[in-house]
Amino acid sequence: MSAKLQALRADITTLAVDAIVNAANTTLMGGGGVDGAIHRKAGRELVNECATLYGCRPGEAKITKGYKLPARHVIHTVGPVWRDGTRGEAQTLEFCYRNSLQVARAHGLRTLAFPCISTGVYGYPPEKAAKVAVDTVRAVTAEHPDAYDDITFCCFSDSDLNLYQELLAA
Ligand code: AR6
Repeated sequence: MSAKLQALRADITTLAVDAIVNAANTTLMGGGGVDGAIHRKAGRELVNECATLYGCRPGEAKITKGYKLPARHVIHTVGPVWRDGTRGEAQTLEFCYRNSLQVARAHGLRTLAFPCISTGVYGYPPEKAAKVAVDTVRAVTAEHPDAYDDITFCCFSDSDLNLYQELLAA
């Protein structure tokens, strides 16, 4: 049976899922936004493991343990910095979702939560990003109907939650 997709307004660091996805930067050594929140809650051991990964390119995804987080793992991905929409931003964002889902599948992780990748510091318009997120997760879960149980779009604002709820209802 295909995965259940849902949107939730929550702090992603509180979710007890198999893996939360981190909107990281190419160093994987922590930062602000959701990345900062994940590193603060997970503790120093997370940055120590990240240091062994030698960074991450935009669109790639790499996995670590969750340490002090309720989530068992963190899948770190790096979204595109939004310029004007003509620099491959949508394709890079699609790769973030595809590669994160692929890493989860390779590790048998069935419940996942995504933040709204690139829509904070990296400036991607939230409405466009939500469409890429929902379209890509729908496509991958249809391609692999037995691989996932629950996929949560973890929104940090009511406006993002509204965007996802509209897309998921369509
Ligand atoms: N739980 C869920 N979502 C959150 C949380 C949280 N605790 N905190 C923030 N968000 P951003 P980006 C939302 O800026 O745009 C970092 O410094 C936030 O409201 O975290 O991909 C990295 O190191 C927004 O909707 O990530 C990179 O340098 C979404 O998470 C850079 O920022 C993404 O915002 C990455 O920028």
